[in-house]
Amino acid sequence: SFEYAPAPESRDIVDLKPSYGLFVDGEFVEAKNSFKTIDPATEETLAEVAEAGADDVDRAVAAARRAYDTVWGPMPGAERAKYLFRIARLIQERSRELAVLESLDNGKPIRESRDVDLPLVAAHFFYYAGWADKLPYAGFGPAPRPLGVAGQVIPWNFPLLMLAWKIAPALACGNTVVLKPAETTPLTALAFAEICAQAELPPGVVNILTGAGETGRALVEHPGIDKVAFTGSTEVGRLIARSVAGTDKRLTLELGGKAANIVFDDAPLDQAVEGIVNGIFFNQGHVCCAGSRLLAQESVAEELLDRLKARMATLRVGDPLDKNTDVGAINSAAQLAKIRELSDSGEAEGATRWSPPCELPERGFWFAPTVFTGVAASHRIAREEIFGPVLSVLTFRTPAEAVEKANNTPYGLSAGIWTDKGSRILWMAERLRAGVVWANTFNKFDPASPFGGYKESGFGREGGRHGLEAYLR
Ligand code: TXE
Repeated sequence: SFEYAPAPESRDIVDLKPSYGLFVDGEFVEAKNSFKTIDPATEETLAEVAEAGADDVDRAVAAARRAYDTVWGPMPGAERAKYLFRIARLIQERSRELAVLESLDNGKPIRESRDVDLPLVAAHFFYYAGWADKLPYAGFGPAPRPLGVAGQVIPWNFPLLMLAWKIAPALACGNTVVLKPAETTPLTALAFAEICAQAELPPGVVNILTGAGETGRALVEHPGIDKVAFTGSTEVGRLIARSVAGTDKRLTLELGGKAANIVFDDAPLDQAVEGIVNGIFFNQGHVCCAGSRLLAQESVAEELLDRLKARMATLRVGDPLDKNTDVGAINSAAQLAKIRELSDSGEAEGATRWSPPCELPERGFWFAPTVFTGVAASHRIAREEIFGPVLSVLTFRTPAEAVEKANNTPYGLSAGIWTDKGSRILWMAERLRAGVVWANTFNKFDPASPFGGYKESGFGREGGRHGLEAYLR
């Protein structure tokens, strides 16, 4: 809406290879099949990536077992810590390049991958490196043991950060891992494999298998793994829970969300508007804990919406590598189709749609920041996870009504409260059925803070001391 000079980050700092293999037993190896990963902002092919089949899963699990039995399991925690610190430092050293690679493969703005994702990725490795030699003091008894081999499947919204959430605590506790990144964002996981080699991590401790859902299924169903960790859709989470039931595998699931961001009339409104914008437009709304439902107290709803729309009009949508970009590309054609379908249902069911005027690039996958008013609790846009830059606004009168509406969802990952009253924050937080409740802030993360869901958002906690529990016996 106003003139600015584009400031593109250089694509040249990324050394893209035409094709990538699987990372098994410390080496890159070929697979029978492959698939393309594309830049969602341009639809150009970035690279050809190996697709792991069932025999590759066998090999990777066997390598992880061998590494667990012979080196990583028996290794003193203080030694494991040294490797994790080394990995953390290498991530910091290569963070500019990794941020560009993440933005290319995922479509997220470089400002986010550079200032949010990458610093948090390094922080997770530093944080869990610190735990590796202190496990007997973590409150799980004097001799906690690792579980063995972990099979980990992650999504595309925070490719490297989800990898860090999964791999750092697993390794700190003495487990070895086979990880499958999402098929639309495999590149930073493969760069991480290079970092493991650079850090001279013993072969087989970390194995990266690229591929789609079939590869993920072969991994989680493999009898040679002791633990399954999954972040992704509730549908696939259910399939995995069924396949793990009746085995002795441990399971943690981090699934979808439909968080309420609740604004009272005594809230600092400009701060709340920033929190709403960050809550739903950060990472194009591809965030499991996104504040996708705004609950506004009736007495302030009109004023809040006016300010929100004015702020939305300043958001810059476009080239993810432009340092001025606020909202990047939608990760895939399939995700764009889902966002469109749900948004159309909002209009069809009678809600009012608004977006600021913005020119979307011709090629690539784009969706303008959107807000729906006149939303009823029964509308699909109030109930289903859209996973895009689409906000549904509902109103309430009393704190009790806010709690009831916020909890009126099958999910329970996060919630936000904006108010000047400390006592109200505590009253609300006790009643909101959500794994994390933010007060006068939103989407705030720290490796020391546990994260996870209630209800259909899954179970188990990642992050913090709690995150160790998922990888210890
Ligand atoms: O998820 P999938 P998709 C939600 C969000 C999104 C929707 C669909 O609402 O619109 O899910 O996204 C692997 N066994 N979330 O289709 O399929 C897959 O290859 C084992 C919320 O991308 O669940 C990928 O690596 N693995 C979420 C990972 O699972 C399987 C983040 C996630 O993909 C598998 C992502 C199978 N049978 C989507 N099928 C969050 N909680 O943050 C697929 N996979």
